[in-house]
Amino acid sequence: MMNVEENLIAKENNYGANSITALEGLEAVRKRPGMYIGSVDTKGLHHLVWEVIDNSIDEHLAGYCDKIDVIVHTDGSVTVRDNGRGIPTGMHDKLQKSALEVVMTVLHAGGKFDKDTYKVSGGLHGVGVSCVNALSIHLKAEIHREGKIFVQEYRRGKPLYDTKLIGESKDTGTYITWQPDPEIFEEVDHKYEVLATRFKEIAYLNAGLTITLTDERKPENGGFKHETFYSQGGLVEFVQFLDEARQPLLDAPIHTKGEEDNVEVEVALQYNTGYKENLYSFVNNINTREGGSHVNGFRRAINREFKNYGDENGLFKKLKIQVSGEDFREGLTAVISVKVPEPQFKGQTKGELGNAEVTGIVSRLVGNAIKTFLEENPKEARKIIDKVILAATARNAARKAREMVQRKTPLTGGGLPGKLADCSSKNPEESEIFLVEGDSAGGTAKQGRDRHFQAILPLRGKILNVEKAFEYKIYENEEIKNIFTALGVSIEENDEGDRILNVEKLRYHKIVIMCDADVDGSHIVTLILTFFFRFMRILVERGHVYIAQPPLYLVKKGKQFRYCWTEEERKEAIALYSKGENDSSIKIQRYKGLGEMNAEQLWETTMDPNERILRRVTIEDAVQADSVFSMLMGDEVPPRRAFIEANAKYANVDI
Ligand code: 0RA
Repeated sequence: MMNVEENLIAKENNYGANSITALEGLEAVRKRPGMYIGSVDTKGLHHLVWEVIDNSIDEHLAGYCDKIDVIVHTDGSVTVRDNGRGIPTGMHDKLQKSALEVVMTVLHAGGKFDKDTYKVSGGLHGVGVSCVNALSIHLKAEIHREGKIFVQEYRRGKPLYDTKLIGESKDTGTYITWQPDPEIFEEVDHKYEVLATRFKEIAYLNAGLTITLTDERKPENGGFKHETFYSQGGLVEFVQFLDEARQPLLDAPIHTKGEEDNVEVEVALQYNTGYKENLYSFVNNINTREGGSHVNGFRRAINREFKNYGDENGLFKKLKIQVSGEDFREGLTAVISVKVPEPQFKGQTKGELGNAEVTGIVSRLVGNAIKTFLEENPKEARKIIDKVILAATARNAARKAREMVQRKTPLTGGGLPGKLADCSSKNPEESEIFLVEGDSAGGTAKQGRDRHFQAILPLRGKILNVEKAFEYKIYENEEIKNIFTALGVSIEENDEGDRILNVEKLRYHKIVIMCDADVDGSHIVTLILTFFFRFMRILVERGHVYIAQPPLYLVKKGKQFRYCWTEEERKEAIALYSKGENDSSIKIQRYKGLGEMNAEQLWETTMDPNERILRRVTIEDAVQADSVFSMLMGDEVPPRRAFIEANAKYANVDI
């Protein structure tokens, strides 16, 4: 039986809440939090912040808010404060509660009541601030509105008292402070970098909106760690930021903004001298990782307009092969932001826009902008077309090189590289391959492994810096050829001439990168990861790629010993073995390289599925990963070190 609250349909009332429908109690949220916020891990925890801030952004989009302050407190609670209109506080006739209480305690009532603003819905966002309330051990809402200050507090979603007047205010706005419930969340520690990265993105997507982030857990210069995120130029600046480490081709990004049938479209794009496509798309400020109809419309416009321009001006005459869609996108960086009144999300992670009508709208608006740009800027147009021709030529050369590589050579037995020590199992699901830095560590790994299901491929030296290399060069690289053939994957072309990775014959479901636990080792891990990101991304997305974690120390006393992976474990081991303060019979060995371990030790610590720690590599945030990788490939050392720390983001699992 549904209770009364779950069943209520609110009608017209004194604050115009005529669009509240299907009210439910908050118990449902506490019972099945995953249904509402996706998960109860660190991702779910941060989801609460996105949820609250989405409401403030809606106020910004409606034209009432230009500043949002976010504060992380020492007790782990978070405050989001905006200068919007403030959540209405008047009494709701039928429910005999304040509007604030309805918004905070009734599911799906949190949104704007006027339909003119774009509501962020679908996907995982848009569940309402009431979900945040339900999942918080304590929440306080303070509203500045109509010259007054109102407040109400809640415990696990239940009001502690009726909305009350506590003072006067000249400003308007909503202040929400919540403490995530440790009974619900596995993790209650907000990550500064996760918040900062998203706020930066939000600032670019909403030109003119200021967001500040203050972390009271982190004292700094007599105050606290604090950052302000603001962009005057919006998407144009976003594209420039994404391309910071690259050479631009055009004087300035091409920018367009328009509206058709209530769908707002804004796009900025730039070409750089690199070879990669960097496309970021958003629907109502939410990153659509899997693309969708808006991205299809954008690609359609790019293909059509550049192709037409090249054909009309006879620029493709010299080219002996057909240009493909991909050629127009090499070295293209673009941000596509659409605002759709009722977005439909689909795909595996609900990260793909489904609304079919958006394709034509984006295609028309972007197409017109490109056409105009090309007509008005013939010099820049030539630069782009020359690049497209180069891309097509290089693609052709790459295809030839690839065919050479992928042709099986009878000498190496079924085409497998000579350096590969394969496992005996032919079942990919149970098979693992270790990509090992250096021939000597490779040798140790070969001795230490379980040859039934573990294969070893030693990699010599630093593999090619793929970010900077031309694609056909990649296929000439011995180490990279070996990775392709050992894994059993190949690059193929589809009907449109676009390249896709064929993973049907993948020979191992675990691909483990095993390098020294020092700076050089981390650099090599990074290079290999960059390679996977660029050429075998689907393997990362499907969770096949791991990083081995060799121990950092061996603590020994007589016949007793312990391997340690962290400083803490090292201290624990010393404490365990030591009799007095300075027990000189304890020996501590710091493992700098894999080479310092013998085969048995390497097996015990790093390869044995029962003992080892593997980190699965995930692509949490394409924007972040991409900028990190581009930065890494620069010549500076500090950003590289930052990446090594960011490695900690990879989930710690071994299944
Ligand atoms: C309902 C109606 C209106 C605004 C809001 C909710 C609102 C919610 C949040 C959550 C965080 N910040 C917020 N700011 C506003 C419209 C109010 C009106 O018409 O005056």
